[in-house]
Amino acid sequence: MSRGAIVAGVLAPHPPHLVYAENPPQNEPRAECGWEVLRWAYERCRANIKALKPDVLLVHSPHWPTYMGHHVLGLPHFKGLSVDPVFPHLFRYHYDCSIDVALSLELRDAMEAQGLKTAVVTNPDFRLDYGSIISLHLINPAWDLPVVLISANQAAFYYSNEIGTEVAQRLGQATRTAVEQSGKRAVLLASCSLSHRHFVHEPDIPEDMSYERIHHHGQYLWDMKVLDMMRRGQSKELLDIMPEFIEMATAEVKAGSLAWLLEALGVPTYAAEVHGYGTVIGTGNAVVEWNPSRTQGGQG
Ligand code: 2X7
Ligand code: FE2
Repeated sequence: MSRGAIVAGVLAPHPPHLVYAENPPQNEPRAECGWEVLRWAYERCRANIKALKPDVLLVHSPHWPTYMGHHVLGLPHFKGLSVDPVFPHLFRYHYDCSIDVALSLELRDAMEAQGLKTAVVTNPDFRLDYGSIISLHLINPAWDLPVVLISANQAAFYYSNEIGTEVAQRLGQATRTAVEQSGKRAVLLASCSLSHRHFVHEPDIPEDMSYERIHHHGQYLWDMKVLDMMRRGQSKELLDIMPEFIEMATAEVKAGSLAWLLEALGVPTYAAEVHGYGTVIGTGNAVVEWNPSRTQGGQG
């Protein structure tokens, strides 16, 4: 079997508002419009990812928190209703999802080789988290690719942001090893927002964009700093300041998704493509693509 590769990575945020505003048949609530800049950003990114013809999508989500290591799914198929507990009026989504069990188990083995704790879910009634479902839907609304879901280990971040980030990087190394051994072309999705303070009141019409803005200017400054580093290929420097970013902007990267992605991509020095930035109920969100095949002088 030929060597597999991570052919691209995406920062793929999961506010339920984005799926709500798209009105796909799987989601029960209906919207008039909303958050177009982010949805158009996803549209552009989606086309690039499709052109790569990946075999599998891997997603790391803050909304599958686990306390003993990182878990993966060990059954080929999950079907159910996912409801966002904070925004049930926006997201009640009927999912039907195929799992790449072989790669999930290869990842389990690679994690164990890294000294990371793991578990494999074999409960057929297990409900997939909304973060994973939303990022997967927005990158591949056809759901015609198998996926690997990876849980976010919270325990390491309870200890400190530094230890949490380091453990997420070890998970990234394990992911790279597993993908290379699988012989598959994989795209990785870090399912998270950037700055993450959000308003606690919502307008009567949730998609009324006259209410949408960043929660706090300091958050915006942090988001711009981080995006600038991505555009300059400064992944190593970004990993170095990740704990401070988490602290200062209450960033959702606290789950480890972005550190996992950057490490799995080999800490890229080539420029990431920022497809768009926008706020959702005050949080900062960007769709960002690392795709060596599109980057001049890139590694692909
Ligand atoms: O989970 C989320 C999020 N990360 C950002 C914004 C709004 C809602 O849910
Ligand atoms: Fe979230």
